Amino acid sequence: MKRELAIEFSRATEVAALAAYKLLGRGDKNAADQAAVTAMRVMLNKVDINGEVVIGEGEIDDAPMLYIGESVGTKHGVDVDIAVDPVEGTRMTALGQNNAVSVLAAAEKGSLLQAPDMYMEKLVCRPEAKGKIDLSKSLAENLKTIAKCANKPLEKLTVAILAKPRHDEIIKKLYTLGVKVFAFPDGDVAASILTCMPDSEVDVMYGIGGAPEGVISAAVIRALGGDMQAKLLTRDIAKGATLENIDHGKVEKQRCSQMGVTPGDILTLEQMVKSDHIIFSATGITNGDLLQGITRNDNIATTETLVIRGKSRTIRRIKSIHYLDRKDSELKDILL
Ligand code: VTB
Repeated sequence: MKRELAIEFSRATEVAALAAYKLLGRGDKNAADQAAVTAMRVMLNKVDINGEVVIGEGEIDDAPMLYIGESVGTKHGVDVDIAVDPVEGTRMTALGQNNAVSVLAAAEKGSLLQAPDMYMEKLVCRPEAKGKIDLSKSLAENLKTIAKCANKPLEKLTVAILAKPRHDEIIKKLYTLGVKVFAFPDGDVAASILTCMPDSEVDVMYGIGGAPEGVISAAVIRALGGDMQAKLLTRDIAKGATLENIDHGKVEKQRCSQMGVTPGDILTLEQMVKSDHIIFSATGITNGDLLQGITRNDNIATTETLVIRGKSRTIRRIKSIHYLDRKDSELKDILL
């Protein structure tokens, strides 16, 4: 993938973030998501790639755009897998909360794991512990190993975890172990990335979140030289064995077998992302630890975007000023 594509992909997350921002704090997460999906699609279709969405908004039946299997780009260019989450944090956007981002990962064709939209247990760590984590061992053992690799005592290790009821017991255990816990309400992609940012104090991200978000995280973690292991979890395992969740779990198991993956099996980073040829872009929608959010004054808006190229491991931050009334006509309605 040519490095020039990095700027093209950054434009796609920028417009998606701007479209979502227009609907910030309106209590309507679907509307914010839809606007971002439309904007991202317009932009992606201008890029000289032969792209296929492998992680997207869902199947064609329930997602009219950026659905799994949709081709994007002008078709004049390299074949690439595209993983998108136009609004990572639809709830945060609807409620006007921090840490919402728009993300996209592009990778060499065939290199991204195709996983159904289900839950995933994820353990993500900083580069110093690469090759040393093992989800078949306990969390405590893994944390001790990561602390050792990072050359710090357990008391100085910072673990980010989604603040969800399913993690209450784990959070208690983490306190007992003596590590520092950052429990964040939503958005485990940004939290995963923080483990590998040189200026962040987060060492580890652990917990159960979405599988599509997990594969996007894996792409950027591979690009940044960190490590990750994961397990797909059926809903009854992730959220409790109610009759409804058990039924849901059965359907998920079928989907998994169609896609050639098995819930509960350990997935290594290299199995989830098979190549270093990755370009990742994330634009902040609202302020967060990873990125500044959008500011907007009438028709002038600013964005901050993180662009990472796996091959060279270059991390760029792009600050842009957008004159929204000068954007292409198909975007104006969505953005203004
Ligand atoms: C997960 C996580 C995401 O939503 O999908 C979570 O990976 C959903 O969790 O980053 P619940 O089903 O328990 O609400 C996010 O936090 C935001 O999209």
